[in-house]
Amino acid sequence: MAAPIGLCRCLLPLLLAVPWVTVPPPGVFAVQMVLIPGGVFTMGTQEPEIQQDGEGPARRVHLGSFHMDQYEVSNQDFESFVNATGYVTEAEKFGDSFVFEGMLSEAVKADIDQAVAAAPWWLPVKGASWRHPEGPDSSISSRMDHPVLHVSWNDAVAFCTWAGKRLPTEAEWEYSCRGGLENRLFPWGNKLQPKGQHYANIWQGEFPTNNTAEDGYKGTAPVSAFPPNAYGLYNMVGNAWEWTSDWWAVHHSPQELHNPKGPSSGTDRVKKGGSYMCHKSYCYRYRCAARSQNTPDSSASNLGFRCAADTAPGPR
Ligand SMILES: [Ca+2]
Ligand SMILES: [Ca+2]
Repeated sequence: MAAPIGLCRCLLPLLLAVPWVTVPPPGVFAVQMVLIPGGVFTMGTQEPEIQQDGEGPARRVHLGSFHMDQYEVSNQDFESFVNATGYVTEAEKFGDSFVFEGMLSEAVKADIDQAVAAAPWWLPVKGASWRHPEGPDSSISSRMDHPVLHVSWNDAVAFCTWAGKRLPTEAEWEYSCRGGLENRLFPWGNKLQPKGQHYANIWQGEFPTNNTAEDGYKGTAPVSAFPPNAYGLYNMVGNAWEWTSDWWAVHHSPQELHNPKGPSSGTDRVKKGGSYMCHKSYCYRYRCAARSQNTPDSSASNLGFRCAADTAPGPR
């Protein structure tokens, strides 16, 4: 399901000329990335499941080769960045972030009197941040290999820049998700559970009241859980939503495109892949063509990212 859409911190986005960008640790650039060979693919779909999200039309897109992180950026990865740079995330600066009600303790819930009208299961929690995903009484100590959460688009850009990388474009992300398969729903094909096996961390049961965690995880899973797709990429759909570099728009030209970077301006950024909160009845967005959006300063307990990189990185 989507994190609350349309929430705006009502502050100017941080300048991207970030003073904390320093030289990353040796080897960060190449670690846990795979080379995605350039080619042409069908982006979007002629059979949109969620019309208003702009999943269609299907269009042919050519991409050059690039590198993609195999995994969502983990808490461990993000801690290395913070330790090296002293970076403070936007959620930490603002003092709160959005958390799914089902993950909160009664003590934290009792303190909150504000909710998102259209999605009352999202609550703004004081002190929620990447270090404290469910508020101050929670910790990531047992989840260092899980995706980092509560990172805004601006935070994600800062991390990728520090690592000598960048966010993927939406086209690169979707091409990576598809793993060389044409017009399939999921990174592994069209069946959600081939041979009865779970291939992604989503929601089983009734949303939002009953999460049976049949796939093994009620919240996030380790970034290396579940089988990778044919490109060797893990958790492209499900687990945590992933920011891309594109501005959000729902109308796309059907024309063939080369290395598209999305609209030149906008108010929201595109996120892809859905999360552990997605259920077909409410948020059938754990598909490669699916998409959603948030303002660049938004953060939530189901939204993370991974980085991409050019094949021949230029001078830093
Ligand atoms: Ca699950
Ligand atoms: Ca994901």
